[in-house]
Amino acid sequence: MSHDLVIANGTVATASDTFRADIGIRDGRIAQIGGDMGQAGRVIDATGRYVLPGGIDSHVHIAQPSGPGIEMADDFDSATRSAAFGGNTMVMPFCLQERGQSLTAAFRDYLALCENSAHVDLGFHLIVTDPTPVVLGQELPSLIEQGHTSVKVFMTYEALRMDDAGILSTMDVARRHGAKVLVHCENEDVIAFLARRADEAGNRDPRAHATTRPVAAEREATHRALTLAEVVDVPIVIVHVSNGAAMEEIARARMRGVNITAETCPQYLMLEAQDLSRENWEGAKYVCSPPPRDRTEQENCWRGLENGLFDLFSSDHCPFRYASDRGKRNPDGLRSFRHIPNGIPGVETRLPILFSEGVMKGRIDLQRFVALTATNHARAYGLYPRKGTIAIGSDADIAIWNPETRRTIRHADLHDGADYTPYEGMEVQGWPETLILRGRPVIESGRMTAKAQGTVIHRRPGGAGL
Ligand code: DUC
Ligand code: ZN
Ligand code: ZN
Repeated sequence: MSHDLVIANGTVATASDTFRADIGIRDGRIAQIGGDMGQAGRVIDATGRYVLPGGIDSHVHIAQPSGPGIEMADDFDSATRSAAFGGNTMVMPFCLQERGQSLTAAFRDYLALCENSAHVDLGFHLIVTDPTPVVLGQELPSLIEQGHTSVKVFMTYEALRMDDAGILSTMDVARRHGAKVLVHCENEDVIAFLARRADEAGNRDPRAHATTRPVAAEREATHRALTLAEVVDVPIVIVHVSNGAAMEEIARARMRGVNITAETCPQYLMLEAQDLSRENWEGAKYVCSPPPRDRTEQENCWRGLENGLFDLFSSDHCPFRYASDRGKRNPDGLRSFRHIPNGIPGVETRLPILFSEGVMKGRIDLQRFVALTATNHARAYGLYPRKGTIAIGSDADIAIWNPETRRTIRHADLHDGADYTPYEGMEVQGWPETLILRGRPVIESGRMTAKAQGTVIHRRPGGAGL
C-alpha cells in the first residue's frame, strides 16, 4: 500500500500558495503532494473543497483556576471537542501558577487534567505570577528545557499581575533559556482607579467594564511591555490587541528592532463596547479584557490583519457560563461588573468568522488566512514545520473546508461547555467539514469519529521569531 489515506481532487492552500493537488498520507505524516498516488487504504474526495492545514489556536484558556466561587465552563474534553469542530488540530492553553504555588506542581496538576481527554494536540504556555528564586532559578528553566517554551505574564488583575521588576526578571530567564514571553498589556493602576470611581458613582453594570479599561490603559502597558522586552532583548508576544494606538506602539517598536509577534482576536473585529450595555445584565456575556471597542477600532484591527501588523489570529477562548452562579451571573457579579469573570467562548467560531468575514468578503486571501490561523502560530511557538503547513514530512493535520456551506451561528450547534455564544445569529459562509489529526479522521459529516487522541507536543525553543 502506498498511502494509508489520500485526499483527492481538493484545492490545497498553504501560507504561500494555493494549488490543485492530491495529498498522500502515510504513518500520520504527509508523504506525497500531487502526482500518481498509487494504492490507498482510503480515499476522501475533496472535490469543490479547500484542503487547509488544521487550525492552531495558540491562545485558549481551559479549566484555568479563576478565583473563589468561579469556574471555567470547559474541561479538556469539551474545549478540544469544540476546537476540533471548529477546524483546529491543535490548541495552546495556559498553565497558571497561582501565587505561593510551585510552577512545577501547577504544571503536573494541569497535565493530569488533559490525560486521555484531548481531541486535538496541545501545547502549554506557562503563566508566572510569583517569580520566586526557585521558580525563576529552577522550575521555569526546567519546564522550558522540557519543551514548554512560552511564558505569559499579566500587567493587570490583582491576583495575577507582576510589577515591572518581576516581568524583567521573568523575561531574563526566558531569554537565557530560549522562550518567548506573552504579555497581557493593561495598566492595573489606571483600571483600579477608574473602577473605584465608577463604583463610587454607582456605575456598576457590565458596561462599566469597558469604560474602566480604556484604550489608554492598553496603549501605555503595551508601550511598557515592549520597552521591557527591548531592554532584556527577549522575543515578545503582544496578545489580544484591541485598538490602533496599541498597534502603533507595536509598529514603532518593530522599527527599533524589537522581536514582536502581534495577535488579535475575533471579538475585536465583531463586537463593540456597546454590546456590554445589553439589557437584563446580558452585557455580561461580552465582558472580556481588553474589552471590545468601537467601529473605528474594528477597522484598525482589520487593517492590521490585512497589512501584516498582526501575525496571529487567536480566539482567546475563555468560557464562563452565563446562567450560572459560578459564572457570569455569580452573586457578586450581579452586584458589580468588578466581579464578572473576564472572558468569552470562541474556539469553535474563530476560523469560520475569519473565513467568512475575511476570505469570502475579499479582505484577505486564502494564504493569509492560513498564515494567520495556523502557519504563523507554528512558527511563533517552535512547532514549524511539523505543524501548521501542508508539506512533505509534516504531521497530516488537515481541515477540509466547504466554502459553500452557509450557517447561522447558534450556541445550540456548538460543542463547548458554555451556555451561549457572543456571535449568536451571525450568518457565515464556509465551514470545516472534515478534520484529520496526524492522518486519522476525527470529524466527518458533522460527527466525531475517533476517540480522544490529542497529545502534548514538546516544542523547540521559540526565540527565533516568525
Ligand atoms: N486575558 C486573557 O488572555 N484571556 C481572558 C481574560 C484575560 O484577561
Ligand atoms: Zn490576557
Ligand atoms: Zn487569554
